[in-house]
Amino acid sequence: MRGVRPAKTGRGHVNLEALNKVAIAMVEPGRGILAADESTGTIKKRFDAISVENTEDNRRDYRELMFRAAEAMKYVSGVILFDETIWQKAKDGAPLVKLIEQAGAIPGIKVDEGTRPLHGAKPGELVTKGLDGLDKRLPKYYEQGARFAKWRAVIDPTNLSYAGLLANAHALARYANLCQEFDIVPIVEPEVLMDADNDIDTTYAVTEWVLKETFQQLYYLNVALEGVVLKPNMIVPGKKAAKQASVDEVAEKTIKCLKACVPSVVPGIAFLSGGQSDELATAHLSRMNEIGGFPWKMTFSYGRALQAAPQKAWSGKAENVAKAQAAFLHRARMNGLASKGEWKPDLEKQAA
Ligand code: 5MM
Repeated sequence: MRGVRPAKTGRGHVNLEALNKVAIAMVEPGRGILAADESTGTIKKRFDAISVENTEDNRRDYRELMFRAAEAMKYVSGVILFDETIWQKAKDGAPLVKLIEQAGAIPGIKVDEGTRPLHGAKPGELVTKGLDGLDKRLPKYYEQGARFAKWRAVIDPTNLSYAGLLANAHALARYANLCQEFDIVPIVEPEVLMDADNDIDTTYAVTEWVLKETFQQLYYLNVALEGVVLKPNMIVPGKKAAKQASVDEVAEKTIKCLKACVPSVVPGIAFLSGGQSDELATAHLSRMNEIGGFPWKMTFSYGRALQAAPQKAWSGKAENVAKAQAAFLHRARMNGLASKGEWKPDLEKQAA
């Protein structure tokens, strides 16, 4: 029976005060999280789009330009890194993690190891890998400076079973439980994909189910919600849906769904962008914060919606670094405003 928190293994305690402090800092109004944790395969897709070769040096140069963009980094509370990056050094020998810290942001680490098909569930359903050996990796990441981690579960709203949903929610809870054992704040990311042709109400229903199951599993595994940041999708129709939704509808349905599922003790919600256009991802976040009336801080944890513009501006050329940093500053500033409900479309026209 649940009730009394059982003694923990490992370090034998949960430093809730420290976890809570980090979680609150990650979602501080005016700032948000830069998801720069593309695995080698994902960054290849991004680099292919700008005709840049996917080499270790190019990955380093690209990420270094963001972490050295001091003005843009003022709007960044934390950076999610891929394993390669957390050990990498800048061209001048400075560890990239130090550049992030010097910019006033918190380093974080993606600890999931991608997905694999879940045998016995619906064909095509995926489950996230990476629990094996995680207890050995987490203390090393902490030593290297990581104060938070990320694990992404992937749910296709047009192809899911309870078995798949449960396996993913349980893995998220196992991961979160381990992170807290090692004084690392878990970002819990159950992503309901936005790529199909489903309508907005299907996204709502599936997201509600996924979130309810995820919080149930977190509860069973005694995860302290004060030391967690949730990274959900917004409630949008699939990209191929015949009927798209207005900014107001997305904002209202997202708030309603989260209010129905997320305990108020969670310090903050940092959304993924999921392939929305840069401006829409900003507009949706801003509108939600403008409406308000929820107990958590709401900010961004965007990958594509923060990086598409700087990637294009950079295009792999050293002479474009300043241009790329300006594009990054613009998007970071727009999203920083959105995290306070203060973004307006007119501001997009102003150069960074
Ligand atoms: C930056 O991309 C992250 C890592 O993806 P892979 O494991 O597929 O390489 C991804 O988890 C990302 O953090 C989230 O999907 C949010 O990014 P978007 O682009 O949806 O805002």
